[in-house]
Amino acid sequence: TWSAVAAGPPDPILGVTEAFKADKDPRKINLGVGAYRDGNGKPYVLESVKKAEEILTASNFDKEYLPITGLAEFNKRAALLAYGADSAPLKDGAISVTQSISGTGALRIGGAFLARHYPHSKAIYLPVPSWGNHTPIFRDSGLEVRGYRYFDKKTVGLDFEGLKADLRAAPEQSIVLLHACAHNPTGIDPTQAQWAEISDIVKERKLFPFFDMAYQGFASGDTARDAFAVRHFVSQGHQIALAQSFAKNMGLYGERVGAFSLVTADPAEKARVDSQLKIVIRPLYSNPPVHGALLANAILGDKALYAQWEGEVKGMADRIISMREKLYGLLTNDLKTPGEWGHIKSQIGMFSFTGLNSDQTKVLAEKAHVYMTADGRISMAGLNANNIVHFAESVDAAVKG
Ligand code: PLP
Ligand code: TYF
Repeated sequence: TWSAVAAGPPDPILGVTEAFKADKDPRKINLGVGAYRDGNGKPYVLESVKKAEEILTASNFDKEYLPITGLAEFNKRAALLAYGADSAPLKDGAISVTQSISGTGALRIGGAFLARHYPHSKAIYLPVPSWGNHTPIFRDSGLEVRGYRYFDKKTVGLDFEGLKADLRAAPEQSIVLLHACAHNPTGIDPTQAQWAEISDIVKERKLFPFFDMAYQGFASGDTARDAFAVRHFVSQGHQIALAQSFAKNMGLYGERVGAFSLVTADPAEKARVDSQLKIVIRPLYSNPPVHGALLANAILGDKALYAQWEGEVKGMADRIISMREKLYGLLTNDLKTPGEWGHIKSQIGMFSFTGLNSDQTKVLAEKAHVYMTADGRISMAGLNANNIVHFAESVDAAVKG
């Protein structure tokens, strides 16, 4: 029956983990997948999450189904975290929110809803490059994927002129996907002044802004600061779509906790959108998983736990920032590695786009047991005091050839 099914390619990010696992050398380092590791290279369960688990266990919770759109209290608190207490549409009850299967599920619900109900366009513009899963998510949702310039190879920075030109040239009312903070894979974000300009262009061209916020708190260590772009757009009257993930900022990766929201005109419109979101979700998976949402809800809803969580997010962000400084120092001062490495320090969030090419990444895997994606992206969280010198020396050797 399946003789005509051709073998597909491995996932470019998750495939790196497979290669890493197969390597038996004790010096091996996995900088592929974007998952936080502590100072000893171990996965990290936040103390606030452990406490939330204890509270849940003591409360004798059951395993009943959630409603189609998930845990209502969690949805409210997730929206508050993203939009902020001052958000006008939030206060007006005009934001439709549904729990989702992490950020991926939120993007997919959004893609499916837009494909069915956005009357003006099927075109969605993604930054080039973007998270590798964006293209298949939106294509499989029934949208037509296009790109806008984002990364400038020459400066290893933002191609802001190219970005503006491409958004201005996009047909009116196209959808545009924006990474709210900590752009994956480049680690390069627009400044606040640049966000204000992007907001103006989106308004001029009547584009529909769809924000992907998978790293709130992870970029700067401050959840409000990282929500700047989302909140600025909403303050300017944009009716945005938003995908949120709690995988990184709460370390709830495998629990699959997220939310999708749409800003609508008023509570009556919101109620109609709510009803159609349910119709999109019901045949996909009926209702979302309960456990992780209960954990996130417990943290977001308790003052002391919330404060502890904010401290832990900042701790993760700060450890990554310290690894950036250490790596920059090793390459620039200690090893005098050829090239300019300032971007290692200025890039933001989980990733650094090193500028290493696919030949160099191949050499690093084969000769130094150092694994990263072929585009030269490294997950900064995979570095620690025990492996950063081996990493820097290996990069140095690869660059010097
Ligand atoms: N969007 C971006 C830009 C990401 O980097 C990720 C995860 O790496 C996601 C969305 C979704 O991840 P998850 O489905 O685990 O929340
Ligand atoms: O490292 C990245 O960019 C992501 C990580 O189900 C990831 O691809 C891995 C698995 C998953 C979602 C995101």
